[in-house]
This record gives sequence, C-alpha cells and structure tokens, in this order.
Amino acid sequence: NQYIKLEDYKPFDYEIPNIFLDFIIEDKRVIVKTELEFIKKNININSLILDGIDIFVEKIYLDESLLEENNYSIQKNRLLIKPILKETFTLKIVGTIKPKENFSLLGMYESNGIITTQCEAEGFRRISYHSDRPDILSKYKVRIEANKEDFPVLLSNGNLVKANDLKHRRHEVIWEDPYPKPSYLFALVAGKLNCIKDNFNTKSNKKVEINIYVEKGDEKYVKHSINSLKKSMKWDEEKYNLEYDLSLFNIVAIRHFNMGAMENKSLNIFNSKLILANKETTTDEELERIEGVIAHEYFHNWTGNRITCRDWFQLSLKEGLTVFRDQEFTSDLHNRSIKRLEDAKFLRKAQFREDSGPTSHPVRPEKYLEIDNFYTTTIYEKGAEIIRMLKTLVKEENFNNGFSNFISTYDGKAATIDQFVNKILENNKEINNEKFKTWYKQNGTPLVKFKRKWDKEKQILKIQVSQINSNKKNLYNDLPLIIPINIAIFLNSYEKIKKTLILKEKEEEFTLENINSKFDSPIISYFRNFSAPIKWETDTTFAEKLLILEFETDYFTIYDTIKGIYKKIICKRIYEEPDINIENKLITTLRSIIRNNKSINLSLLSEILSIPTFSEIESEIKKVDPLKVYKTIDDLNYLFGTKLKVELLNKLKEIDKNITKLWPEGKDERKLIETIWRLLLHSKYEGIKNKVISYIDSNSMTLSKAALNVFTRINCPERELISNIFFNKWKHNPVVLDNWFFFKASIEINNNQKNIEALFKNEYFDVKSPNTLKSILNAYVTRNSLFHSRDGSGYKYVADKILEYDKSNPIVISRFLKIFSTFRQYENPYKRNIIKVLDYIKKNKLSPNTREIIDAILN
Ligand code: HT7
Ligand code: ZN
Repeated sequence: NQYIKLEDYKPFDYEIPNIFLDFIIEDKRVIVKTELEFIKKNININSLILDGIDIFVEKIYLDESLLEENNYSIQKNRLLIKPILKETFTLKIVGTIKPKENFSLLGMYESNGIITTQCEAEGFRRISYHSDRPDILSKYKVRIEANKEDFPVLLSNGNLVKANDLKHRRHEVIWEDPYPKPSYLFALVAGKLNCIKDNFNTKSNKKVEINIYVEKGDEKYVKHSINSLKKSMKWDEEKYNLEYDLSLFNIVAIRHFNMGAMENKSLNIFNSKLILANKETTTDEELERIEGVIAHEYFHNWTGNRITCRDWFQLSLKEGLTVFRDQEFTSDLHNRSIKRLEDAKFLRKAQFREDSGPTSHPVRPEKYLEIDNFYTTTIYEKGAEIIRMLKTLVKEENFNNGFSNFISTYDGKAATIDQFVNKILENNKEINNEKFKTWYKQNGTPLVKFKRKWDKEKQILKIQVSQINSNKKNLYNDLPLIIPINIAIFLNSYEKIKKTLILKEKEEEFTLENINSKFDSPIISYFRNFSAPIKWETDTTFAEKLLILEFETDYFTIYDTIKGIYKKIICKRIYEEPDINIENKLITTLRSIIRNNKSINLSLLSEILSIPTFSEIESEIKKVDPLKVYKTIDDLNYLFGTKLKVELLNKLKEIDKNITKLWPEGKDERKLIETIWRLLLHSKYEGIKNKVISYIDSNSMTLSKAALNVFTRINCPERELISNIFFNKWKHNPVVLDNWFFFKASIEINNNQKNIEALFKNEYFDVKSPNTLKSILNAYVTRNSLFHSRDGSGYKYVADKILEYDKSNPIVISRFLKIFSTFRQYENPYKRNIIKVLDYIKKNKLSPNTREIIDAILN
C-alpha cells in the first residue's frame, strides 16, 4: 500500500488548456472520444502517464497519427505513452465504458434509467483517461449524442451552444464551459427528466435561468429548493459581493447518490432526498438542512470551483470554507444563536468522536491511501471552526477584506490552505501566521484548563490557563495553538463583563482589574458561543453552574452547562449511586425555567429538556457499558417526565396554537412538542398516548415523524399501529419511506435480527439506494440497544452486512465501519466481541477504502 504524501507534491508536467469530449450513448455502452490538448511544462520529460479505470481503449492518436501498440501500454489502471518529443500536441483517445454495469456510484453510472456522473474525487478516470488531479484546469467542450426517446434531456457544464436532431431518432447537443475547471467538476446527465423553470436577476441585472430536473411525478416537490437557491444567490451577493457567473444554473435530483450533493460547475447533482421537499413530506429540520445544502453547493461556485484546491490535502480549503459560508447563511436567515448551538452540538458528537479514535487526522492531512475516506467531519466541520476562529481573531471587517483579497488573487487558480490563511492574516500584527497554521497540522481535540485566583480587596481576577493535546502520536500536537476564548465574568445577576482572551502559549495567566463582583468569587463562563473547537475543564462549582443557568444569555453556554450536568448525573448512575441532590436541584431549575422564563426560545428549551442520547454521550464516557447507558437514559426520561409532568402539560397547552404555522414559523414549537411528548410517554402518563397517535397522519411531516420517533423505545401495541399507518401512507414515496425504515430498525423487539433482516427483504427496499441502506444500518447501530447484545450477535450481524455491501458501495461502507472505532472505550464482553468481528471483517476480501479504515481501527 502506497501512501500519497503532501511532501511529494509536484506540479503536473503538462498543462491541458482544452478538452473536447464526445459521448455517444448506445444501448449497452457509451463511446467516449476524448481530445486533450497538451503543453509540456517540464522539458526534461519524454513520456506521459494518465489514469483510467474500466475503460476499454480502442484507439489512441497523437495529433493525427494512430499510435502503434509499442508506443503505449496500459497496466494497473495507468496508460503510459512514450516517447513524447513534442512540446505541444493533441491526444485523442477512443474508448468505451458501461454505465449500466457500474454499481460504484462513481464515474458514469445509471440510476433509474438516468445516466449520471460523479467525478469527485477521482471519478473522471472512470470516464476517460486523464491525470485526474485538481490542479489541472481545462476548458471543456462536450458533445452528447443519444436516442431521443430514452434520453430527451442531455446536460453538461456551461452553456448549451447547439441542439440538433439526427437520423434514426437520435439527437445531439454541444455544451461549452467558458471557465477552466478541474476534471472533478465535470458532469453529464442524460435521461427522461422533467424540468421546472425559474430565474434570478443578479445585482448587475443579468438574468440567470434556473432549471431543476426531477423524475416524472416529483415536480410538485421543488419549490422549496428553488427558493433556497435564489436566497443563496442573493446572500452571496450581499455578504461577499459574489455574483453568479453564467446565465444558466441547473440542478438534477438523482435517486442513487452516495453523498448529499455535488457542486459540478453549473450542473449541481443532488441526492433526491435533498431536493424533493415540502412541509407534508419533509420535517422542519430537513427543510433547513436542504436550504443549507443547496446554499453549500451554490457557494462552491466561488469557493471550490472558481478557486479550487491545488491537491486533495487542501480539501478543507473548499469544504471547510464552504461549510463556514453555509453556516453563516443559515445564521443570517434564521436564528444565529440556535444555529451556533446546533453546529457545536454536531461537532462535539461527530468530530470529537472521530478525533478521539483511530481514524483521527489533521484538517490538512499529511498522507492518505484512499482520498474518498477523507470526506470527514474533521475536514468539513473542524475546518469550518478554524475559519470561524480566524474571523473571531481578526474581527469581521478584516476577515471580509482578507476573504475578498483571497478570491481576487486566486480566481481561476488552484490554491492552498496556507495561501488562504496568509490572505486573512495579511495585515494582522497580533497573530503569527505560521503559529496559527498549527491548527491545520494537529489532530485530536485539545484540552484547555482554567483556574481562578481572586483578590477580593483589590478586585483583581487572575485566570490561569493551560492547554494540552493528549494525542502524542503527532509531533505537531506538542506545539501550542492560538485559541480565542470568549468569556463572561458575572458581576451580579444582571451585569457581566465580556472579553475575548487569546491564548498563545501552553500556559498563561490573564489579569483582569477592577472586577467589581458581588459574588464570593467571580463566576465565569468560558468559550461562549463555542469560540474554539476544544474541550475544557474549570473550577466552577455546581452551585455556580446553576447561577450561570440563571444569568447567562449565550445559548451555547446555557446548553453546554445543562449537558454537563446531565452527563454528571448519567455517570453517577452508571458508576456509583444516583446523586439525588444534583438530580433534584436540576429538576427544580428546569421547573423554574419552564414556569417562569416565558420568553425563552423554544428550541433552546427543547435542548435544555432533552436527556442526552446514546450517541451524544457515548464518546464522552470512559468505560462504556452500552446496555447500562441505554437503561440510564430511559430511566432519566422516566424520572424527568414524571417530575415535570404538570409543567410540561401546561407548556403543551401554551404552544398548541402555534404548531400548525408554516415553516419557518412554528418550528421552535414543533421541536419542543417532540421533547415534551417523549418525556411524557416515557413517564408512562397514559393521557398523552392517543394525543400523540392522532398526529401520525398529520399533514405536517415534522409532527408526524415526531409522533413516530417518540414511540421508538415505548414497547406497546400502539407502536405497531402507528408504524403501519405511516408505512401505508408513504410506501410509494421512497424519500419519506426511509424514515419508516429508520424507525423499524430502531425498535427493539424479540427476534431482533429477523426484524432487521425483514427490512432488507421488504419489497420497497431498493438495493441500489444508499439512502435506505444507511437508514437501516444507522438506526440499528445508534438507536437499537440490541445491536449491543451481550452474546455479540448484533455485531456479527452488522459485520456480515458490511462485507455484503462493501462489494458494491465501498464509500458508504468504509464510512459506516467507523461505528466500531470506539471499541477501546467499551467494557467487556462488548469490547471482546467487537474485536472478534473486526478480526473477522479483516480476514475477508475488502475494498481498498474499507481495508484502510479497518487497518486504522485495529492498529
Ligand atoms: N464536494 C462534494 C463531495 C462529494 C463526494 C466525494 C466523494 C465521493 C462522492 C461524493 N459526492 C459528493 C460534496 C460537497 O461537499 O459539497
Ligand atoms: Zn462541499
């Protein structure tokens, strides 16, 4: 196994300014004629190597002459041409590919009769021979020819310059993209698709035609997506002065798609679940996510497409930056504080988990085997957090200037993370560029410790701060990071001092004078608004935490303080005895918040009242006994539901009038209703059952799905009833039905594996759809405690599914395999049983993607 290393980066020996691709779509194959114009850049070279997978090469011409077989060889997916003596030349390759036989969802493949492509990261080499690296930027011209009846719609990037009928009921089109792009942004779509049209006027008054292509019958589900796209276009103009650069923007919804979506230049391709939406089929959360993903892909037009990555080690340059941009977009459109809380929650649940395990890696990795394995929450979300810290450090105006400067300097080029950071810090004297870049080189989550020293008489507060990274495998982890720490010092119940401390060394002491605090020792909340992606420990007492809950206005801090208390309560119950004192004090505080704080945001209240889930708590505790964790969470839902019943019922009445309002209105109320239903159902309060059941058929998917969700761990005959109502209503809508597959795989019944296996055998299970596969597997391993059966049968069952599906979809399976990466924290027999199945998986024939992950996990 050969690692690709950042230190080995060398520019390509040639430039390829122009590419012409001619696709002739036939019944069983597609003929691909490629013409690549080369300019030699390294005069010492006299050969050319290109990559290609599953392409049958018929002929190769160098300029006009047919290459003899002794001038080229194809071995191990590499085409070598030698000698090449010319400085400039055109290479023409005639090959054939078979999209119908391609189940990898990479390169060119078929989904429900539609031919589509996925080229990021290295899918182009499954379409045509190319060096397929992001720093080769070319202008593309594409001709597509096909039978008109089966493929009435023929799309590629850029502008449509020709559309013609041909003999034998065939037709042709020619697309030309004026902007040079890397091969990973190439796209083609051909098939029977219906188009919904709209348009957008840019700020310079250019009319952009918007076309959304969907399968027949899905037309009524695209309005939300069109609106989201228009909001994104406007936001990027207003916020960053970035205007769309063509007069056509196409989006295609595809059923069989591995990830969320793909930002191909002017031809975005989406997993249909992220396009088809309305309030009857889509929850509030999903509507916001869809809006955010459409924005994300659109924002890539500048951060990713116009300025792309020099190599795949720079992946976070486009992904971290674009996540940061889509987070800001959602914050501006909705509620900034709630969005921050949700992003912090996700980062801690997913990225911290990844970073504390065997697949932990820096945001700019130094080496990789399979680049597809690096589309991780570290590259995306931690990457976005680093950019957020840069903004906090240099302040908004300087950040925006640096960003614009980066865009204008590198437009049309392939850039690096270093270049981006240098642009943002260009005029900054306080922050050392190289020191800041350590964030990109370290892995693991740093820990910051705080200690207060208070001189009441002199009113001087000293805060001692230290930072440590306990992951010792990476040499950079020993270096201090530059960490912005937003704090608030509470002087009394209504006055606080807000400050940003900038920690630069391993240990520092910050001195704050004139702190006129009425408390025995000033109460401090740290990392307000989650100002850095780290963990921290403080000397704040439990009593002080309760006061923070009372006085804080920062949503994230309120949420974090409550979750810390829940965690303590859970750990006490698992490892010692229930701490009745803490539990009662928390219940009293919650009671007072529900009763007295009438203006509290209801999404925040919902978070405050939610007992952490298994996935939220799993990576936070040292010795995991999963069955005990599940039981403790159930017990706490029972306890809190019982003790808070009166307040919860009153709150239900209070919010009832708003729950039918149309998204985005009413979403906070609907979020809270699910939390209250869960607590009351768990408390065995019978009065709530029929009320919840009545919503299963609601015309709001948020309420309908909430009704389904809250029954997950309630073993009663009604659970089967609501499951059947939901199934019968939605069995013909695959996007919605995935919620049912998720629900069914979450519930615990005797003969559990038979129940799960029945889902794979269900007549509506689409074996080619990664969405349904992911729904079943994810629900089983994160919601169903029987996955952790003490005899190891749940683990073995999942291991067999991993082996079965790795053959067809390594990208999805290698990501999913990470579910086992926390086994070192598990107690026996779970740990022993996981090791057993990991060894079993390892002994089988695996895809390179899955092999890389299993080796990392077992290492
Ligand atoms: N840039 C896109 C990544 C992506 C992808 C990567 C590997 C294999 C399949 C894929 N589909 C999409 C999506 C994005 O982050 O915007
Ligand atoms: Zn992206």
